[in-house]
Formats: sequence, structure tokens, C-alpha cells
Amino acid sequence: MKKLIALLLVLGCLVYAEEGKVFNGEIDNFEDGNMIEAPAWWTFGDSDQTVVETDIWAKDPLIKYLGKYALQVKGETKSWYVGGMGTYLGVDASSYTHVKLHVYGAGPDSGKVTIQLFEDDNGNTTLEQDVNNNYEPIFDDKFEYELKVNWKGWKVVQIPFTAFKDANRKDPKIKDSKNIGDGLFNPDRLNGSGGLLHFQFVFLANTKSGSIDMAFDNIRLMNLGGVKGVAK
Ligand SMILES: [Ca+2]
Ligand SMILES: [Ca+2]
Ligand SMILES: [Ca+2]
Ligand SMILES: [Ca+2]
Repeated sequence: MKKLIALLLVLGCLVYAEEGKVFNGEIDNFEDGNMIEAPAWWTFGDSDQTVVETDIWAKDPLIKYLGKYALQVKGETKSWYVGGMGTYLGVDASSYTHVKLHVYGAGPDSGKVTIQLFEDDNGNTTLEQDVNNNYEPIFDDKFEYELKVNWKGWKVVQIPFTAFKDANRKDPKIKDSKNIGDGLFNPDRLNGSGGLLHFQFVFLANTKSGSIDMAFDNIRLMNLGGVKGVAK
């Protein structure tokens, strides 16, 4: 009996360790003052991401929602693409309907951010990526939404999952293109699926040769009612 209890305790701890903390929709508010833990973000390209103190925006009406820190993103390009950042989630996002975040723009030419959601379709909690093809997914869906940041100051942005488009599906106009993933936005953790695996930003300039100047805070998933996410 003692052995059985000990075994159950060990199993309980293993399950707890694997589950980690319960996902409540929050992705990052940068209040730990960094972007390398809780969650750890990876970066790519030439965009410059810096966690900054929010007092530089003290006069902004939304300052009270920003806490002490937010993430500033700047950069330059000669060919549209500047860079990006992403993080691993591995969560069941099926009870949420929107991506919600605070976005700072520096005016009409702040740039564009493509928000990417990668979810697991072959039930292995991993996003298999093709290192020879721009790290594109091999088996799992990639959904995208492009946000043009053309305002000045902080703003709340709410994007319904239904506005995201399947970015890796067969396009008859593109030779050799094929359907990757199951074409459904199904970020649940059923049948071994890791659910919503990666959350990623890709930054682009408005003009071929140009710069970006924006900031982000309070990045999260929300359930705002309406249609639950089935993007097409
Ligand atoms: Ca913050
Ligand atoms: Ca996978
Ligand atoms: Ca797809
Ligand atoms: Ca899918």
C-alpha cells in the first residue's frame, strides 16, 4: 500500500510538472523586465527588441494599463522584411476567441506586424520545421493576420481568430504548393496534440526601403464571445 501511495505521488508530481502552471490566456506583459524567460522569446532577422520602462509614454491615456515595462521594437530594412520574434506555448487555446494586445504606433509609417499562430496537427507537441525552407512547418498549420500599425500612441487591438488565414494551404497559382496541416484552426490538446504551439510576430516596413517603430504589451488570448475560432 505504501508503495502504491508513493507511486501515485510520483505520478502526480510528473503530471503536475508536465502541465506546469494553468494557462489563463496571458502570453506576456513584460513585467519581469525581460523577454528571455516566462516566456522565453526567440528573435530572428534584424529587428531590435528592447524591454523598456513605460514612463517614456507617461502622457499616453493608456499608460495605466502598461505596468512598468513594455516591449519596444525598431529596425530598418532595404527589402520589406525587418525581423521577428516568437515563443513556444503548447497550450489548449480552444476556449479562446481573440488575440488581444496593446500596440504602440509612432504614426502612419510605423510598419506592419504579421501575427502567426502555429498549431499541432500531427499530435506530437512539436512544430517540425523545414530548415531548408525558411523554417516553414512540415506537418502543422500556420495561421496569419497582418496588422498595419498606422496610428500614433498606444491602442488596444483585438483580433478574432476568425480573421486569421491558413497560410500554408494549396494555392493553385503557386507551383508545388500543397496543403500542410489539416486546414482547420484546432488549437486543442486532444489526441496528443500540443494545441497552440508557437506564437510569433514578423515585422515588415511599409515601404521596400524603410523602418519600423512600434511597441507591444499585454499580449494575451481572450474569450470575447462570438464564434469560437474556426479560421478558414
Ligand atoms: Ca507591461
Ligand atoms: Ca507537430
Ligand atoms: Ca494549413
Ligand atoms: Ca490545424
